[in-house]
Amino acid sequence: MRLASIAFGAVIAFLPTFACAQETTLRAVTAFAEKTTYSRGFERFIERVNEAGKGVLHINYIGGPKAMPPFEVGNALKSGVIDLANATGAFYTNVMPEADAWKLTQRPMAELRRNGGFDYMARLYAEKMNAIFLARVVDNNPFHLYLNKPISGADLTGLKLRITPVYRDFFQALGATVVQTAPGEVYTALERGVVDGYGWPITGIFDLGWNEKTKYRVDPGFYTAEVSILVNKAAWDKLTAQQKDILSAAAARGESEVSEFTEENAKDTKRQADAGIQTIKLDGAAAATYYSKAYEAGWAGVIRQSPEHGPKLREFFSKPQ
Ligand code: 173
Repeated sequence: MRLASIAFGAVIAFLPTFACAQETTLRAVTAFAEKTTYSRGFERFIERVNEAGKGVLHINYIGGPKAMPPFEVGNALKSGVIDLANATGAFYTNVMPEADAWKLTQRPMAELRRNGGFDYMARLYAEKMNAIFLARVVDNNPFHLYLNKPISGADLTGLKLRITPVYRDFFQALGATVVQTAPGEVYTALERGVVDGYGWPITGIFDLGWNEKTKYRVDPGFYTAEVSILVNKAAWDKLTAQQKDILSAAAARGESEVSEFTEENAKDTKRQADAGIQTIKLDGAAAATYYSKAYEAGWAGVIRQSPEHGPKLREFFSKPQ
């Protein structure tokens, strides 16, 4: 009798240990400042996974650029220093130049997941980055050029602009001089007059106070911003089917929410006008030159960096003219 109850007690004592041993923790980093526009989709994803994953899977959100420089996130994910990343392709072209091509998609992710474009990229992520592409959480969100000096046409000669790889080929094709910085350095570069302007999407310029140092936004916008959730492949392969399902369900939900950007875009467009940022609206012919140059220079850049895969990606991602 006594022996039996001791044995029972031992089983009870071990139960919580078993439960803990089965909970996997994944370390996560975002390439954008915490709680700002381009981390928000990831933060929602983390909340959902941690809610659905109680006792099974937990994401430890280490944070943003204060924890790791944005341009190092890709390498950290590839090497397994972190398990999960929220980043845009332009931030890890050192690991995988093709990732910057997401900005050129003219078809929604749901279509790319059907037409082979997603699978093509997924293979490159596995091979070049040791990564699984879980979800694109930013789309339908055009980039713009923001300036402190006016322009009158599609000519950027004499302007020095802050860029990432997203804008490099395009702005240079229009004659600009470019300087690459992480988002965290934009405010100071504007304040000191080191740059005359910068590239950034239509949303988010208020997050880090750039509205205070911005006079003009150039229309039209071009491309569509991409921010996505990636998992280290070795970490993924170690997960149980249940754990993978939890991540996949939260990922699918996040990707379906990119339609919300249509409303966010309109809100920030108005907020910029209310903040006194003037719109430089290129007229018909100049707008057409500017817009077509964006795609022409963008694809030329992708193909130059990846002669093997660039042309194939262009077929999958572009809408026929
Ligand atoms: O301008 C940038 O830093 C950049 O490349 C980017 C990409 C996606 C979303 C926001 C910014």
